[in-house]
Parts: sequence; C-alpha cells; structure tokens
Amino acid sequence: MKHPPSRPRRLLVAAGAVGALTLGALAGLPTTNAMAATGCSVTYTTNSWSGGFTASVTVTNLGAAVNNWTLGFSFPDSGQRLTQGWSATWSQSGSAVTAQSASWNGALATGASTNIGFNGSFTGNNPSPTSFTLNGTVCTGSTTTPPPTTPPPTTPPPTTPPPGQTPVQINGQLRVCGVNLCNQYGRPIQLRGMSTHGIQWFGNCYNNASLDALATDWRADLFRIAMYVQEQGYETDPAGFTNRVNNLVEEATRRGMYAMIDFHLLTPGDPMFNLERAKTFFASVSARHASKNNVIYEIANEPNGVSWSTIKNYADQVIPVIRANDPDAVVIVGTRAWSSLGVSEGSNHTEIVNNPVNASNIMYAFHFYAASHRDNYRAEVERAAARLPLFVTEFGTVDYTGDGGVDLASSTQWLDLLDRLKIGYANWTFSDKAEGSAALRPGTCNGSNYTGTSVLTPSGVFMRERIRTPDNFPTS
Ligand code: IDC
Repeated sequence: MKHPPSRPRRLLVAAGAVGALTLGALAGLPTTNAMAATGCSVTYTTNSWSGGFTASVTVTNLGAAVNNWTLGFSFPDSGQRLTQGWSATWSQSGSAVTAQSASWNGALATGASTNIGFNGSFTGNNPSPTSFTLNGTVCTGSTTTPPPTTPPPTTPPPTTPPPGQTPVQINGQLRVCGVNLCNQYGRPIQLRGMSTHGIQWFGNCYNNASLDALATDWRADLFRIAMYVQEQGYETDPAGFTNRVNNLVEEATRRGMYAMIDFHLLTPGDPMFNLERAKTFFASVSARHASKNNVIYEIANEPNGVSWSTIKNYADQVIPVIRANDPDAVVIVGTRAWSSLGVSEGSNHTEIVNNPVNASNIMYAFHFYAASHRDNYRAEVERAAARLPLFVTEFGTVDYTGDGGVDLASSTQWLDLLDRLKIGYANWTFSDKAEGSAALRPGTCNGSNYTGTSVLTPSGVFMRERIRTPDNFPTS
C-alpha cells in the first residue's frame, strides 16, 4: 500500500540515527514566495551513526541542459569531513565541499536528476547544509518564477514515463496469492527483468542512461540489485553499501520498475554466518522504503551446504525485522543448494512444503543456469510451482560458472515454462563483464549508449527480445 508522504519521515525520525532534509519544491515547501527563479534543486539525506555518516544527494537541474556540472555546498559544522565519495569527484577545502560530475552523469537535461553520495565523519553535531549551488547558481528549487529570458519548460525528462503506463503504476503493491504473485487487482502477474552484477564491481553500469534503457528500451518490469555480502561487498562498508542500494532503489522507482533488494550471500553458504548483518541491513532498507509499493526483499541469494531447517531458521529471524517496518512487502527466501529447491544437493521442494517459513506473503527462490540445469530441474520446478510460490530471482542463459556460450534451446525451454506458470524472473547480469552471462558487451559501461542491440552480447540480445514483449498486465 502506498502511504501518505508524511509517513516515511516519521519512520526515519523514529529510527533515531537518520536525518533528512529536502530543499525546494520537492519538500512541498511553499514555492510561491520563492526567490528569483534558479536552475536547480537538491535533496540531501543522511544516515548517521556515532561519528560517521553517509549522505545521499540528489541534484535536479531545473535550468537549461548542461553537459557537466559542479555542485557546491558548505558543511555547517567545523567538525564535518568528507571521507569518501562516489558518482562524482568530491573534494573539501575548509568547510566548502564540491562534487564534479562523472563522465556518465555530467549530461543533465532540463528536469533531469542524478544521485551522488559520500561517506563523512563528524565530531560535534552533524547538521545538513542549507544552501547548494549548481554551476555557481544557488538552488532554490523554484520553477514558479522563471526569468523572462528562460525558455518555457520543455518536455519531461526521459526518466519520467507517461502516467499509468509503468509496471508499478499498473500493478501497484504486489501480494502473494496462493502460489502466484498478484497485482493490486488480485490478478496473477509475471515480472520480467534483469539483475545487476555485484554492485561493488560494476557500479558504473547503473547510471541514468543504462537504467533509462532498461526501463524504456528493454521495457523491464524489475531491477534486481545484487549486493554481495562478502567478496569486497557489504561487510567491508555496511553504511556505504546500504546507501548504494538505497540509491538504486530510488532510481528504479523513478522509472516505474519494481526493485528487488538481493542480500547476495554466496560464500560462505550458511546464511547464519551473516544473520546479524542481515538484520542490520534489512532494518535499515525496510525503514527507508516502507512507504514505497515497488520494493521486494530477497533475504538470501544462495544458501549452500546447509540444511533447509537452517535456512528457515534464518528466514524466521530476518523476516520479522522487515515486517516491523514494511508489513506488506513481498519477501523472497533462498532455498537449499544455491536456491535449487534442494535439487543440487539431492533433495527437493517437499522439505519446504513439510516445514514452511513462518510468515505469509513470502515466496521461495529458484535459480538455474540453462546450460547446466535442464530437464530434471524443469520437472522439479513444475512440481514445486503447484505447491509453493516461486520466483526465479536469478538465472543465466549459460553454464553455472556464469560464463560460456548461450544455450538457446535450454534457455527458451526455461523461459517458456516460466511464462506458462507466470513465474517472475531476473536474468544474471545487466553488466559488461567479459563473461557469457553478461548482457552488455565489454566496455559498454564506459560509454553512454545502452539502447538497441549493438551494445549487447548474444545473451543480451536474447534476453532483451524476451523481456521487451508486451506484459498485458490485467487491470481489473
Ligand atoms: C558470478 C559472476 C562472476 C563472479 C562470481 C564471484 O558471474 O563474474 O566472479 O560470481 O562470486 C551464482 C551466483 C552469482 C554467480 C553466478 C555465476 O549467485 O554470484 O556470479 N552464479 O557463477 N549462482 C549460480 C551461478
């Protein structure tokens, strides 16, 4: 359910260590008495802990289109320090902070936004800055009194799809109904989309141009955000990775896609190893996104080497943490043996049927790699789908290493089966890694074009073709 806009703010305040400040029209502040019109608005949000904080800064260009930009502001407290920034070149001199655009987010059309961020430290208080400049212009957020020389606002930015047309606008808050995923009209739907690669390695692949292409050229319904826990992931910088995930959820939301937050545990395969991290992470992201209707929580990518009862024990402890903040969101639980419903370790779905997770509105994950997993896995999915709500939160068109050639025949059989059973899926990966499963050709993420097939690998061409066909979501 969508909640009134005031709700997240109250939740944020109740969470204690979180502050939010929005300047200009976005905050619903009166704009009629705004000063002379200027060309930008800035939203500055922080998550702080003892002595440290992460800031998320969204810059919106309300003036003429620019090809690069510099954001400026001053820390109000002398103890505030910038430690590490991303998505821009950050620097601090005295209390003055500047962020210069990166190559991929420098171009901002009129009305376009981009999100950047940094980690900081503080000694006294951690007040948010109250004034920002973009290319030297003070950002008042006003669009109500353009100077006479300013041309009238042009067409909306490409990131704002027509009302009523995005997957989220059509389907709204989702809910598990029997073995299906249902939309706001209580009708079963299938979501089709792409997974990121590890955001610690391929963060540069998720920018305005690539996400626009995913939403409008691929017409994806779903964007899965793979946040590895180990392998240079979350455990190395919990606040930083939480912030990056939050930013990507906001970007998916702006484009009307469902956002799946993947707690990408893999090695070690025992989810209990990461139980406390999972609780901390999901408490934070579920508070932040409680008021949204498009967020799906995937709490354990691929448990392996552990029994189903251990996975269930983990799920029974993590799910209540999410529910406390976001009671109506769908949660997806990984299954035994790399989310194979147990098959890859000689078991099957009946262990789940006999001992289900103690929660409603949940689904179970199934993963496959088409060149490695064939008929016996498909048969098991067909049997399981009659009894359990399933979501294919990750699959590859290649073998289980994530590399090798596309197995077109097996991939087609798999997707035909998922279509028939209305099982949602996310393909591994929307990235330009030099491996068979990556949809983008190596080097694509250094550029600014992500549309069409010339930037795609064979896997990407196949997946785009499958994903961009009309959804025909039921609307009554
Ligand atoms: C693989 C990536 C590869 C990376 C490796 C590191 O494709 O580039 O070096 O992870 O962990 C999964 C996992 C997923 C794997 C993928 C392919 O969820 O993290 O990605 N895979 O091996 N399960 C089955 C296959």
